[in-house]
Amino acid sequence: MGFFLTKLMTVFGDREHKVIIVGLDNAGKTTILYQFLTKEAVHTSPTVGSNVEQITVRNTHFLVWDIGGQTSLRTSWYSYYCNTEDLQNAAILILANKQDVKGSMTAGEISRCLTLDAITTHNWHVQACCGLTGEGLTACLDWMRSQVVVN
Ligand SMILES: Nc1nc2c(ncn2[C@@H]2O[C@H](COP(=O)(O)OP(=O)(O)OP(=O)(O)O)[C@@H](O)[C@H]2O)c(=O)[nH]1
Ligand SMILES: [Mg+2]
Repeated sequence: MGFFLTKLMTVFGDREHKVIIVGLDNAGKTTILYQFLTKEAVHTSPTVGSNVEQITVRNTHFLVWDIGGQTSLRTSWYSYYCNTEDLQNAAILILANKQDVKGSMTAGEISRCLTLDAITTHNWHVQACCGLTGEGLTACLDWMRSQVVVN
């Protein structure tokens, strides 16, 4: 229940990495953005437009755009990644949020439902999480970092 995508792109050479969070309204995108930042569940309202915050994970900087998911806003999603080339090297993280809700799909179920195995051109990962408690979010940040840091 309530999954959304983040797409990672390098925007300023190796210095800052762009993250776009897209997904249906009420999925928990804004909750997770601020849980990343404050380690707390903040009160949210439906996002009109976007929120943008910088998040640093062990010296790796991400500029994170959280885009409103209401139906009327979806036609503007493209403007956050208007050039196809922007997405060429993007990695895809799918957050299976609201794992605390009874009946929510597991990460494995979401992966099968979206036939993610068919994606061979981009790195992708599904992470189960809970925006209210923060469970699973450290793993999200670690995976994001693993996609932009050369080990
Ligand atoms: N039970 C539960 N509720 C959550 C979770 N994450 C977020 N919520 C709640 O879901 C509601 C919507 O959260 P938002 O973060 O505003 O959702 P959004 O995806 O940003 O929505 P838009 O801005 O309209 O696109 C809020 O009431 C959150 O408290 C979760 O993991 N579990
Ligand atoms: Mg929001």
